[in-house]
Amino acid sequence: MKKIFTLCIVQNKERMLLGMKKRGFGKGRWNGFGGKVRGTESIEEAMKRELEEEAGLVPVEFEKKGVLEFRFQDDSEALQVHLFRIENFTGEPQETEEMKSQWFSLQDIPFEEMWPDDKFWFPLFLEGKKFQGNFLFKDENTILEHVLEEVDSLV
Ligand code: 8OG
Repeated sequence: MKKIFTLCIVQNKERMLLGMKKRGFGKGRWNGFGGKVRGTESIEEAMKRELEEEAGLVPVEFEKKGVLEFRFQDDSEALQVHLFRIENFTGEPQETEEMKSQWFSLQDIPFEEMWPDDKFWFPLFLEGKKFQGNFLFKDENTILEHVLEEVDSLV
């Protein structure tokens, strides 16, 4: 069984918008904006809904850049995260109940306050590459194994 999630990274040439998660899974970490794909929704619909709910933004253009699978050692259910890059959007970033957003320069991404897998795949993301990966976690702070590869196209 897999749970499907989206994750949007809003980025231009100089900076990136990240949100500090104020509650739930990933609380206390900076991350892109996203969440679980619901019932009959498509992945893109969920991506747009979550970006608007969490940051108050509507994407003008988007591109899927990665598909990552996360598994926890003591949980048989994997999380599959579809990662999108958003360069243009309408709206102003807003603080919501779930996230407080902030712009970071691309040289100053706060990896120590992010999910530990982000250090691995962010370099590919910043180079504009597409990628796929699998991460096995012991707990929320510890990665036991991982595989990450650049790909030409994604499903
Ligand atoms: O609905 P909720 O906010 O709980 O969704 C979780 C969000 O966190 C979703 O956008 C997917 C994302 N996410 C994980 N695991 C990881 C991870 O290891 N790294 C990053 N960067 N994001 C993750 O669920």
